[in-house]
Amino acid sequence: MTGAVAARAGRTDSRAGSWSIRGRSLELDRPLVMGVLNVTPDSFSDGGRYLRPEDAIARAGRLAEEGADLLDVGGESTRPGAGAVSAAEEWDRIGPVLEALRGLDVPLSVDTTKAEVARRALGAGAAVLNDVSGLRSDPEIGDLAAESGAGLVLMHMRGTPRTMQEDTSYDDLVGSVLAALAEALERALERGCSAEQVVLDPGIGFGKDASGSRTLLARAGVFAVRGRPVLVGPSRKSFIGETLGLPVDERVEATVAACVVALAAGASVFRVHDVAAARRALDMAAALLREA
Ligand code: HH2
Repeated sequence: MTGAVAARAGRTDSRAGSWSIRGRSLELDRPLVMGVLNVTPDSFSDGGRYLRPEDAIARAGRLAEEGADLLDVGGESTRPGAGAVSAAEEWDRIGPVLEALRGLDVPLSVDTTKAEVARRALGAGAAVLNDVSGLRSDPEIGDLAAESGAGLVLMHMRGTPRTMQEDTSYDDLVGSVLAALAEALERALERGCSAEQVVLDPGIGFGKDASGSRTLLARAGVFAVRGRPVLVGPSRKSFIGETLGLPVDERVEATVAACVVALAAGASVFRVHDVAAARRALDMAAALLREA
């Protein structure tokens, strides 16, 4: 693709290069699919399904077979209005699953905002720390990433899951998210992380209304501060329900559409529950985009 075509498509070179995750380097010349594994009773779409370690482990194997490049294991729901869970409880949920998945060939990410959980997850072999607070909740997560060399996902969220949907209006949504992600990246660098460890995420549905979430996906490449890759997590979220009037168990096609549009706009990593569908669609879309 020529620079002019890339510029017309609103794309940056954020999809070039690689992501450094604890001694491994993930090349970004193809879309990376991050499969979601929530070990929670209350996640908005898969809560309660993988609470028994054996069910979580079976699910992880299935997502790996379907072509996940990474698995994101979470022990605390961040759905709108969700309350906080203690570090001990979060670890009780995900610890046995992480230990059991140690041998899996797919790198593990842990979705947490707590340094204590992140530290134990690193001890159990996790390669990526996914912090939806962008190092605002517990900046020590930045130290842990720096020491371990783990990948670090920094997401934008205004407020906390409990409060974030109370006010979703912005004077300049894209500008605010971009500025906050640039600050989050600075926090990580100040803590000693290298830029190569960091991936940035505009936080689909986190303090945004449906229109805002659509905007962030359609302009995903804009958030590639300093050329860092962009991750998006549109999977099954309520902006799809609001756009198409579909219930949570009928949002696979729309999730895939959101991923493909974000890919065309410059995103590199896609956090989804329905890995097989996203894998095929993204690989096909990437092959098409290479001809543009
Ligand atoms: N979305 C959710 C959780 N973690 N992490 C990143 N980086 N980006 C996201 O968009 C993102 C995320 C929410 O989705 P889910 O895990 O399915 O639900 P819940 O928070 O209810 O467990």
